[in-house]
Amino acid sequence: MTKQTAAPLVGVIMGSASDMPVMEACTAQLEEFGVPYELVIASAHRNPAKVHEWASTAAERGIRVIIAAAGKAAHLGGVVAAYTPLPIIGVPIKTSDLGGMDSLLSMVQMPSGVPVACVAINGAKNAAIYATQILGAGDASFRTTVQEFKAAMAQD
Ligand code: RP5
Repeated sequence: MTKQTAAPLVGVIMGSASDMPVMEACTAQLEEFGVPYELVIASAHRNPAKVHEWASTAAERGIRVIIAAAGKAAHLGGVVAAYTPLPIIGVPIKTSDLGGMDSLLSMVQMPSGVPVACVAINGAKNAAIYATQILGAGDASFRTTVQEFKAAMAQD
């Protein structure tokens, strides 16, 4: 499955369609912020060629930040990081066997030299916010978007 909006700036990749219910919080937040994104389902172990192709061409397609979601031995973020200079935000998916600790440790314990930033288990919404913050570092309109989001939160 591949979903694409015009001129995507964020690439969202996940290891399985079963990750989508969690990742809907990510895509919903990106849509609320007006951040164009593309979405692809590709597993690092079931479809490594697709992951390679997608990750190694992401920067030249105009993607500026990647969100990678996976569960269990969640090596997807690390594999994507191997193929692109773009920053990667990992979303460790909660699992039935180990509660997502397997996914979390697989992502957060990347060896030195190949970083994957990592949000909380099932932290899909935060991944979208953080991706927008990264875009905002070089784009005042996304910076304003995040400032307004924070201001609205402070009113709750
Ligand atoms: C990972 O294995 C996926 O990211 C998913 O979280 C987990 C289970 O995948 P399925 O068995 O649902 O395909 O590759």
